[in-house]
Order: sequence, then C-alpha cells, then structure tokens
Amino acid sequence: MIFNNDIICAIATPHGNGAIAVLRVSGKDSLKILPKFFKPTTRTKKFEAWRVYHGIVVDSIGKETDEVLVTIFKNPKSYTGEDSFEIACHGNYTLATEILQIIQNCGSRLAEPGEFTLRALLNGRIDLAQAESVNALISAKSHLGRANSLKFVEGIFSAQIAKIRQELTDFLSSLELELDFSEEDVEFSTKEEKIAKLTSLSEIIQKLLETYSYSSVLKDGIRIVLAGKPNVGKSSVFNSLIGKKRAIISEIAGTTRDYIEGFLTIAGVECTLVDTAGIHDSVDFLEIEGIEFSHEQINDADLVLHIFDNLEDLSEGKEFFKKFHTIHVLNKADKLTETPKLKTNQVLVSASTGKGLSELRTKISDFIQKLLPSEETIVITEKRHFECLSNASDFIEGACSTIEIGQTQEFTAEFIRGSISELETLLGKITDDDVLNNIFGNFCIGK
Ligand SMILES: Nc1nc2c(ncn2[C@@H]2O[C@H](COP(=O)(O)OP(=O)(O)OP(=O)(O)O)[C@@H](O)[C@H]2O)c(=O)[nH]1
Ligand SMILES: [Mg+2]
Repeated sequence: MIFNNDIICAIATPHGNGAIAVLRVSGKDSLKILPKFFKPTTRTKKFEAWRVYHGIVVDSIGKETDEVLVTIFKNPKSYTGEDSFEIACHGNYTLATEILQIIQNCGSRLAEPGEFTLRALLNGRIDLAQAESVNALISAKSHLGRANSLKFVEGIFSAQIAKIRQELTDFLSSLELELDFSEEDVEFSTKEEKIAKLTSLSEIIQKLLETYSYSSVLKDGIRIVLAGKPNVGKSSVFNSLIGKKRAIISEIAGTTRDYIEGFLTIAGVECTLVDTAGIHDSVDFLEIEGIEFSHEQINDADLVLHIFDNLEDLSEGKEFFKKFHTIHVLNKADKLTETPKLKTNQVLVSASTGKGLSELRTKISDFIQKLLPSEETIVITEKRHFECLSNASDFIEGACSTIEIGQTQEFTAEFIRGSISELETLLGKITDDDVLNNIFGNFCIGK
C-alpha cells in the first residue's frame, strides 16, 4: 500500500442497524471538505479541534440526509496523526452508506482495509506491534484476550521490547568501545558479566515466548464437542447449554447427521459448542458419513463432553475418550431412581429438567480457567511477534557462545546486531544509526 495523505473515508461500525453508525474521514485536507456537506446547527466559522458539532448532512443539491454529530480531531493528536473527523449518524446502514457516498463525492476516497491504522503507524502514532494488536483487540474471543490486546495497543508490550532493545544496544555500544580501544586493552566488563547480562535478557524473552501457548484460547476461544451414542440426549444438552432450540431432538436414534455449532461464553471465553451424530456401528451410508464427522470433531476438540444415559456406557466411553480432555455427562437424571456416585470429571444432568446443568457449566469453567494465563501476563498472540522474539533469542544465544569460546568480539557484536534487528523488525523500525547515536549519547568519548 503506497502511503499518501489524501482524504480517505469509511464506515467504522459493523453492517446492520443499530443506535448509531460512525463514519471516519482522515487526510491532510479533510477538514476542508467538511463544510461542503455538513451544516452545523450553530454558526461556525471554523471547526475547532476536539469539539463535537451538531448539524445536518446535506447532499450535492442541498437535500437533508441526516441529523448527525461530528467530532473534530487535529493532527498530530488524532488516531491517524492527521486532521480527521468522525460522523455519528443514525444507525441505519443504508443511511450511513448514503453519507459515505456524499463524502466521496466531496473529494474523498474509500479507505483500504486497515488504512487508518496504517496511517497511524506511518505517522509515528503507534508502532507495528501496536498496529497489529488493534486488529487482535477487535477479534479476540475472550475477555482476557481483549485485555491482553489492549496492553499491546497501549504500548505496554512495545515498551518492554524497547527496553530489551535498549539494553542490547547499550551492550553493543560498550562492545564497540572495547573494540575501538582494543589496542589499549580496555575491557568494560568481564566475560562472566557479559554472559550474565545476555542470559538475563534471554530469560526475559524466553518468558514472553512461553506465553504463546495461551494465544489460541485468547484469540480463538475453545471448541467443545458433545459426543456419545445415539439417542442419549446430546442435542438436548446442546440446546440447553446454548439456551435455544438449535438442534432437532427426537426419540429416533440417529437424528443428528451433520454437526451443528452453537456459541456461548464461559469464564469470559467464547466457546464453540458442537453437537454431533451419535457414534455406533451403522450400515446406513448417510449415518456413516455423519459418524466420520463426529470423529473429526472429537479430534479437533479442546474439550469433549461425553454424553451417556446409562452407567454401562460409562466404562466403554472411558476407554474411547481417554485420549481427549473429557467431561463424562450422565444425562436423563430425571429417569434415575437412585443417584449414582460420580467422580470429579463426571456430572449428572437432566436436559429435560435443567438439573445439573449449572454444575456442568462450572466444570467446563474449571477446565477453561486452567487454560488461561494470569491477568497480568502479557501473552504473545501474533506469530510474527513469536518468530521475531525466537530469532532475537537465538541471536543472543549465539552471542553467548562466541564469548564462551573466546571468539573475537566482532562476532559477538554481529550476533547482538542481529538480535536488535529482530526486535526492531518486531516494532517495525530499523535504524542502524541508533547504535552510533547511543554511543555518543551515553558515553563521553570526546577525546
Ligand atoms: N427423560 C429424559 N429424556 C431426555 C433427556 N434428554 C433427552 N431426552 C430424550 O431423549 C431422546 C433423544 O434426545 P436427543 O437430544 O435427540 O438425543 P441425541 O443424543 O442427540 O440423539 P441422536 O442425534 O440421534 O444421536 C429424545 O426423545 C429426548 O426428548 C432427559 O434429560 N430426560
Ligand atoms: Mg442429536
């Protein structure tokens, strides 16, 4: 995408009807086009920054289109770093589209996907890691995922990376000084001190890398598959958990053929619940296909709910499901005359009466909690961040080896440069001059 600062516009809120819709307009001369289609209620000579104006949007022949609020932002303190404004109109999508067309007719063009954020990046409002996280924040499938992305957007992660980069740059500066003074045999730190410093930085990076294992649950939520024999009440439990009649229920065994998905949130995590065809030895061609789907779904599941309606099926099921994270759910509790003793990963429910369903939710919640990091952990969720950090860590290890085996410091310096470059790639800024600037900035080498 070629960067220029022409005027771009877009609808910033989703398709469909809502209370309001918001349109965004940004570009060096964006405020110049505003009077062409917006008539403020109060006399306004000049639109002031960070003020909200009430008024009417009119089309090219002066026909009133909607009553709106316009918020003005001025460069550099705007999202994009340019002059920009946002229009809050009534939340009818066709109306928002009409206003968008009017804005385009006044000398603006439709923004490319992500172009507002790209401008924020190129205007130095945010770095690359922050820009990437804006998207992650919008699409995160969990409370913690959103909170985590916010830490990235706010720059907390970038600040941490910038700190490691700074320490590596300081390290490199003193190495280069030692190289400059090599004939005079000046040493600013011992071999052990150098290794200790690099190891401590590598450990910080390793800790960040380890958090990547949490990324899938934070970003994508979890997949819970209901499986078991036909007619045990899988679809009934499925409907009860999602709170609506989504899957067909009948006393005919083999009712569910295709797998069906529903959504619910447990422990702040979006769960995709999957109802499947009952597993048994079938000769029916269509049912066999459905059972194949069931196996595929079980294999892809983060958690399986094994539904059964009599205790004999439990031991058989235990054998089959032991490869997966499974909660065994004894359904049709209302039909039992005696309450059986169950283990911690087993629960008694009745989809018909609702008995035991909250206990089942609690067990699912307990399972999810174990997959989640603590609130304060900064979790790496982007593959690119993971790769840059892995490479940065490998370069630091390489630097340590050069020191351990007593290679010339030029090799060490090269590895450190590699590591810094990876961190800069992560943040989206590569500036070789920084090392030099750092030497002059921090050391007095005037003589
Ligand atoms: N008494 C009682 N009947 C139930 C309960 N849950 C389901 N049923 C009945 O069991 C029968 C089968 O229910 P479904 O939910 O369709 O079972 P399924 O496991 O999805 O069946 P398939 O899709 O054929 O594999 C229906 O007649 C339900 O009304 C329950 O908790 N108590
Ligand atoms: Mg079913």
